[in-house]
Amino acid sequence: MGSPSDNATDITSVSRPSTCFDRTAGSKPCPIGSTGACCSTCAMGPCRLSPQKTGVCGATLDAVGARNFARAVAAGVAAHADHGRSLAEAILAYSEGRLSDLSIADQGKLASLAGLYGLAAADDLDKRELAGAVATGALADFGRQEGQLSLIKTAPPERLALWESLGLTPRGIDREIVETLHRTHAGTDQSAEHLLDQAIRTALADGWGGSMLATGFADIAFGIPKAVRSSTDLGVLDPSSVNIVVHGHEPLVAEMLAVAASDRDLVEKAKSAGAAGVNLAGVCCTANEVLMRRGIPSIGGVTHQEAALLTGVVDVMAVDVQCIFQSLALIAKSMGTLLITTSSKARLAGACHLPLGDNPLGVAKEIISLAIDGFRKRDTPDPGRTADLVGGFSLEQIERSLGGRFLGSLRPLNDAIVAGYVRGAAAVVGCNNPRVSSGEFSCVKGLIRNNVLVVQTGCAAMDSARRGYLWMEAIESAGPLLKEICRHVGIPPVLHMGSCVDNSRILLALSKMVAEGGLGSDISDLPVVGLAPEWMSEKSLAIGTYFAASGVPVIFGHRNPVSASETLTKLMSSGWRMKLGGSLEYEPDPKLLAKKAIEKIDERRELLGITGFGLSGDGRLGDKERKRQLIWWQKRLSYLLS
Ligand code: NFS
Repeated sequence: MGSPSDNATDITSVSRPSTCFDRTAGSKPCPIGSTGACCSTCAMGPCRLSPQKTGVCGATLDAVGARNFARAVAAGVAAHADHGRSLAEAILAYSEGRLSDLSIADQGKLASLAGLYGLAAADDLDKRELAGAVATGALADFGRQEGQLSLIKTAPPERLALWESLGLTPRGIDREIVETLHRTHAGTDQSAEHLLDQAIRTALADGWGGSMLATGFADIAFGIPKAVRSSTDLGVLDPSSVNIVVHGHEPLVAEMLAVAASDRDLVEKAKSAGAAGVNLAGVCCTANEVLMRRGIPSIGGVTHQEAALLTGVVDVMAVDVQCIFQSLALIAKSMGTLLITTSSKARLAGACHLPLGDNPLGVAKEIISLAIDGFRKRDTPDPGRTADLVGGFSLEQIERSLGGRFLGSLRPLNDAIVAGYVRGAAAVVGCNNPRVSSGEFSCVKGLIRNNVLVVQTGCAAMDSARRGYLWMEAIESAGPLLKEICRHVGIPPVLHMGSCVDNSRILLALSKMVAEGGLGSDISDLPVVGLAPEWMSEKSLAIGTYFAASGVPVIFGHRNPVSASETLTKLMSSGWRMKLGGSLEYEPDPKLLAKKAIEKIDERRELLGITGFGLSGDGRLGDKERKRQLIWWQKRLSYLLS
């Protein structure tokens, strides 16, 4: 336990009703739909396209592939946007006195968001009024018809000018989603490149809009994450305690449950039922939200939700929105576990519905009370192992870790990259996918071994965590140069930055790296790369698209959703590289992902003219000059940390 290993709990071997792994083994992806060659937008079809064959309406493979891709991106953006909207509405309700269970946990974050809405000078507003004004501004960004999103100005000036010149600057978040749905209606936009441009504009409204708002409001209401110790895997479920598992995405339910779990009356009730206490754990991105802020353990990513129930020690699973398998209802029934839906947007046949409404803490207490009732009836098998991890690496925490409490900044990172002690940075993000075996893990391993600093979010982070790669011992698996840096700073070489909406933290980090200087004048100059080795959801496609459009080379694993069209595949790779600096490419072989990512980083290092310093071809320490440089770096860090 604690050190990096390949021995995370094998959830495919748990005895039980069917899981996503069984269903994966028993089915193959549709060979037409999976390549982007199926058009189902009207009832003259569905049509099967090929380079030689159009649809009944005459639509070509390129137009249909682009249409399918743009629709998927819009659905992903809608999911993140609605998450952000829910939090904005919750903050507004708080400011109007309708939601007394919330508070302002971080006034600094409120002030910085207020600045972006032109409210910085509004000193006469108290924090409740200011929060309401910011929420109102944010809600206006969803419905904005013209102009640009307020948060887009956090991107580097050069990038903003490029988007403007290409007509890609997003207007309102909802407007871009609606326009994508309109343009992809049968017989509307039928130019592949024009459709992809709209997919880009919509995706940008996610990264620099909906997701960024979701992160910002969650930080305001629940606090900016700080480095925190926690654990993961099925063993975080305590057989002797009342176990409540939270699953989904929006942090409100999980935060309220975290507060309710320490309610003295409920803890007493649990003890009088024979339990050691009340234990809260999570799966998927809502788990990442409370892990980052409170150190509450995560069982794992999206492929762990069924296994969690199958341990037999979960008393209640409370879900809200997104990435929730319908199979949970059947498994919960077979295990005698109560499954509770809490969002007005998502119901599950077979689950009990308890809407949060304006009384989320009261509902959270009710959920815990129901879990205690469940505990009285169950056996207590041992669910398995755990792995230690450290999470909480918000951008603010990374700056503090690198630069110290008073001089927090990314400057030391830029310096380390220029000096060649950190080769570059990679974001390894996205889903877990039962069709991919160890995609994320082997990629992360290869990257840190080659001195690339890795940041992670979402289920991808949980994959590393289960294998010990979010723990300090992972330093030993890093290349010699990165190892030295991590030892001196006191961080693991793989940093957990949060949930999927927290990819917006990575965007802001990229902007700050540009502003620090020394690595070019735009994100497209930085030696960075984005990877989603096990992507599966439409949200992943939105994320990949906004990173590419922001100037990052992005590589997705396992399959290319537009592989039937050579034109589209080229447009997104070389076409976007020429137009946007970033690109979206696909590499099905997990073993090649790290290699390709390092090639992308090295290409940019070369363009920046920072190849011949610090790093040799094999990345090993050796000659005097490199040792001298390392000593310089150590001194600099000791100074910054003193
Ligand atoms: Ni994001 Fe994938 Fe879902 Fe979170 Fe996990 S599946 S795209 S990581 S939980 S959203």
